[in-house]
Amino acid sequence: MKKDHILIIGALGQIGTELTIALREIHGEANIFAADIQATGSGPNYLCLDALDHQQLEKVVKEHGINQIYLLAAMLSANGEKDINAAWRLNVQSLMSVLQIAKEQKLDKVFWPSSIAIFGHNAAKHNCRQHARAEPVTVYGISKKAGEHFCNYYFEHYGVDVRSLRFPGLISYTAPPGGGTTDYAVDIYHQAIKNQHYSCFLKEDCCLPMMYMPDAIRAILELMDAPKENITIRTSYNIAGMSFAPCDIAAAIKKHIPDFTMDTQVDFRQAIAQSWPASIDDAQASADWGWKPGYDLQSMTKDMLENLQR
Ligand code: AKB
Repeated sequence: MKKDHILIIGALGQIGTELTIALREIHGEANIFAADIQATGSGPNYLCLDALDHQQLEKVVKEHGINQIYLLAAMLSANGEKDINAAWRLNVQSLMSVLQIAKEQKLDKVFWPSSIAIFGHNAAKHNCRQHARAEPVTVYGISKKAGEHFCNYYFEHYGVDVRSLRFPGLISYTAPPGGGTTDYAVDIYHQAIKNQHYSCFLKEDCCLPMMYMPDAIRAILELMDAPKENITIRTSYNIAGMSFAPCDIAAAIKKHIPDFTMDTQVDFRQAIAQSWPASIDDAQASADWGWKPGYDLQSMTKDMLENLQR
């Protein structure tokens, strides 16, 4: 049987760091090509690659016989607002490039993450459904929404097997997040251990959908493993993990670090957060490929603090 040769673009980022480890374990180190813009990275088969360099990407795919691409390079919501042209270029152009190569070189599968940022004020705040109105208020959200439609277009017109998940805020203890609105939910753990205090840039009752990274990695692997005929959504699947506000995560941390305190110094990210749903309905993902989250706020907090204190 032909071995999969997998290219991960954005391998040094928050998702990429852990996905690369998981894919190396499953497929063997020799078959995973981890790429990022930095000159040097970890592990074998590391490639320095600019996600916007179409020719270089084409060459890498041909040279290494790549048959699957995981495109993770992106500019997140908060950073994206600081340079909207760069955010649009990176988030959309890199996807267009990968989809074109997937079509021309007949790749077997592509994975690309979307986000809850595609939703805006006119979507339901609670249990926001798969097909809710998506009127994003950030360039990041707009780029993810456009990207979702391009995924669907390449599937419908050219049969490209591209699969996608609308991630909520992701929390992990390995690589830091890269400039999103939900970054506070990672930083709070680091500061709790270091200073027993955190100044939060969101209001303390601002509830958002979140997910622990082990669940996010498992969701990607399960989606990519699902039989093609089960995939009924070719834009991007809603998936839920847990939902909480800064006051909830502070209370969960306090159970382990009794002296922990939090205050708030709200900034521009509050307006972004307020435009997003507080919780997500992921019934379609459950029905199509059996999605079920494993972690809640309490189990994640225990695991985060244990790992960060190690
Ligand atoms: C962000 O905050 O921008 C991201 C996201 C929700 O996609 N974590």
